[in-house]
Amino acid sequence: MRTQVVIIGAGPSGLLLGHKLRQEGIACIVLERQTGPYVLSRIRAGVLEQVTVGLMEQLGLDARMKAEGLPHDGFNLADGERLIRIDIKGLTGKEVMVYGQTELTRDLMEACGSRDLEVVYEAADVALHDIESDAPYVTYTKDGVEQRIDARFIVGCDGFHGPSRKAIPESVGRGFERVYPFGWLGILADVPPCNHELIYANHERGFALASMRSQTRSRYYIDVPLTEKIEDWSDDRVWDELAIRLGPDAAAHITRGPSLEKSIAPLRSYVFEPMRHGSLLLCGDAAHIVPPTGAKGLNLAASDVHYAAEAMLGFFKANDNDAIAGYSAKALARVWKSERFSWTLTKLMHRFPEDGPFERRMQLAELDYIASSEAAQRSIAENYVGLPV
Ligand code: FAS
Ligand code: PHB
Repeated sequence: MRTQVVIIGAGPSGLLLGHKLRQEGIACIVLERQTGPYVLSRIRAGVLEQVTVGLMEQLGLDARMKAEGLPHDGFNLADGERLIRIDIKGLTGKEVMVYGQTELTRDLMEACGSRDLEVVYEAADVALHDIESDAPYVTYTKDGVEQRIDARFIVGCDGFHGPSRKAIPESVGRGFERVYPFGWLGILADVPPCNHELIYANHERGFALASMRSQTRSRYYIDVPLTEKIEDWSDDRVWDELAIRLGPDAAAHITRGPSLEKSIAPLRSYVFEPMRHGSLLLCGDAAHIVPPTGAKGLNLAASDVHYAAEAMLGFFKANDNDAIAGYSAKALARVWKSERFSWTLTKLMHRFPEDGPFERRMQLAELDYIASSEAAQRSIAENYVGLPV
């Protein structure tokens, strides 16, 4: 089989890019290791920046997001004493959309058939070949039969553990990493949110986040040491800890209920350079990971897709080779600024094991400064709604 672009991975990156390319008449195919239901079963991001909302609008796939999503014009930082509201709309003129990654992925998946975007699920043993040539190809196994697809480009949208980044020789690429000494224990429950906006809390006992998926479905997180096992965290124990860390006002409005999903995710900051080598481009988690504190992971995947689609259009429609050559530098410039914001907010809102009383006072002083400075709040707001693409 021959096509113009092979996309590896049918998460948000792969499906957003696949739809963008098909919308422009560029032939492509998506290879996904898992089944569609498995992809949808993973509970991940919840806050969409304008770049992500904009891509869904460009694709004409924003109807359900606009009907069911929750536009938010602010969020809160909590220091154990009070809520510090960041008025993102008042400070930037923009808002974010609270709409689960699961639902965004579902909207993209359901549109594949009517938009002639072919996705091969349960594609096993995906391997990349001749990526340094102008004629790369991908092999995979489907129903026990080995397949080969020749293409002009391969785009790795296969997440942190996929094969694409690893296909770039160590002599060419390198990773930059910070692994955090804690993970986020997340709980999803069909209970109303405790607050109409998100609350990120830095309490003596640790971090907590009150988020949501709708007016009737809530998503909460607490940070826990990496040694913790999810089976040691009953729902009641999670609800008790959330009530303490979010503070008495929020706690008074927490509605408890059985968890629909409960898991611990490790946190890391990671960037791989370059995001293109030869005929292989990387998008999303295949190239970078951010701690979810800044709600950037999914949204960085969207900005990569914006740049990758722009580069592909330049190449296929305008014979502009420079567009492809410029992809990595353009994408990385925004990636590193989002990495900085996510790292900064993670350092501000979490208790690190190596931190002592002085570092705690520094965190409280910074939160107090943010509470009193419009300039500090504006900086946080413009990063939270998403820097320009
Ligand atoms: P994804 O990992 O979503 O998708 C990659 C796809 O490639 C997967 O479907 C995988 O099955 C497939 N794949 C992998 N190897 C393959 C192979 N060999 N062959 C074929 N296919 C292969 N971001 C936020 O903004 N907020 C959050 O709260 C948040 N929480 C998260 C919690 C967890 C546990 C994780 C892991 C991530 C979280 N993220 C969060 C980040 C997350 O949302 C990612 O940024 C987002 O999924 C990135 O999308 P993709 O780049 O498409 O990668
Ligand atoms: C979520 O709702 O899952 C969520 C929201 C904001 C974050 C991280 C996760 O920063």
